[in-house]
Formats: sequence, structure tokens, C-alpha cells
Amino acid sequence: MTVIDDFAARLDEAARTRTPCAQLSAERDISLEDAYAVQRALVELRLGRGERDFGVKLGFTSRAKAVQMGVDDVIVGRLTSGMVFADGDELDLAAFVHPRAEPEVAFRLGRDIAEGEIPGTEAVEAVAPAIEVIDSRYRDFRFSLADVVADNTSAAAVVLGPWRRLDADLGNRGVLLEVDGRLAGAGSTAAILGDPLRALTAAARMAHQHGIPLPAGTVLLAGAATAAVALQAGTQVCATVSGLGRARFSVTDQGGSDD
Ligand code: 0L1
Ligand code: MG
Repeated sequence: MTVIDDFAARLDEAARTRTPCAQLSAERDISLEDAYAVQRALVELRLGRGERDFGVKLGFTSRAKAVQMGVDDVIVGRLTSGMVFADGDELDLAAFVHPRAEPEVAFRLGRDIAEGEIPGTEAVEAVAPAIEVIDSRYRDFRFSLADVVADNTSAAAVVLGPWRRLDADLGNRGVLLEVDGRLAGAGSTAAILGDPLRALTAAARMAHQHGIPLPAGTVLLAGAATAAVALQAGTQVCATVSGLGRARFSVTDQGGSDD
């Protein structure tokens, strides 16, 4: 087994057993290129179990997160069908390690994006409010840049609100994150690269750089508009994006975990 496959297998095992693992970077230096190779191998394991490609996500799209991580570019991760939940669904806390929710904007591509193409907004078929559940497979949610890229940018689940046509400016929409009706975070879509539509060009650039295809129907999670909040069993989480609507889910704990 190669080091890349070994690292992917460890992260996959951590996700499937909900047991956090040590940072890979503590064991050896990993280049960003190798980290994306681990991510690819990790996603291949999911696809090999029957999941399908669903989309891509960007991370570190807010200035605050980029500064916190000391990075000056976004990172890209993959969304697979097993991560996708409908508006109003239940998410079982026992299916994750230490999940957190963050409000996002999702785009759906109406056509294939060719390799090397920088798409315009006409490539977007629809837009929706969304909640991304991130769940680092590393102990204490701590990682280096290469670690988090290898761990598929902490991608764990996505809850999509109603889709609508992209027919208005999205540059500065108010975003609320509520837990049981109480405010848990407030921000603006401007926190997503200054305008979430910039995620389109950033995702195309990153996807081409890392060999990720962008066929019609691909869903793109543009980035978070507020800090993420830890999920607690028995709560309801709701994200509202002004003018777009809301996405919601409730949290159960069928495994009785208290993490
Ligand atoms: O979606 C994100 O912005 C998360 C990127 C990975 C970093 C994290 O897990 O906080
Ligand atoms: Mg996110």
C-alpha cells in the first residue's frame, strides 16, 4: 500500500468508526499536492462503496478563516451522494465525529464546465441556501493545511434549501444561523470571497488544478458566511439567506453519543 493510500484508509476508517485520528502531518511532511492525492484516494473509497459524485465545496473563503490558517488561497473538497440531505431532514449525531454547522450558499451548474474554462454566471442553473456540516476526522478538530485538504476539507454533510433561479445580486445578503430559534451566528454573503459568485471562478480554477470534473448538475458549496457551530443532539438548526430562503435540519442522537 502506498503512503497516499494508507493515509486515505486511516481517514476513511476514522470517518466510518467516528473515531478521531492523529494529524497525518505529525507523522511526515505532506505537500499540498500529496494532500490532494490523499483526498482523491479518500473520495475513491466512498465511490467504491456505491456513492456518486455530487459536487464540490470551497473552504477558507472568508478572510477570517484564511488569516486563522495563515493561507492566501481557498481549498477545494468533494461532495458525494452519501453526504446529501434534504431540507428538514434529521441528521444523526452518532454518524459524525464532532460535527459543526455553517451557513452557506449553493450553486447548481446548468452545463459542463470545460477544463481550463473560467465560467460566468450563465453557467449557474440555480442557487439555494444551504448548511454545510463540517467534521474534521482529526482529534480536537486541529490540523495543518495539508491535513485538512487530505481530509477532504472536513466535508461531512450538506443540507440544501429550496433551489431558485439566479436572477439577482448575491453580494451582500444577510445570513442568520439559528439553533432552536436562537441566534447562533449572523453575517453576510460578502464574507464569502467578497461575493459568493466569485466561488464559481475559484472552484473552476481549483477543480481544474486538481483534476476534478465539473459536469452539468454539479453542486458547488461556495463557503461559509458565519463561524461554524457545534451540533447538539435534540436541536434544530436553521440557516436563512436574505432573499433566498432557508435550509433546516434537526439533530438526533441514535447512538447515544455525548461528544
Ligand atoms: O468548509 C470549510 O470552510 C471548512 C474548511 C476546512 C476547515 C475546517 O474544518 O474548519
Ligand atoms: Mg464550508
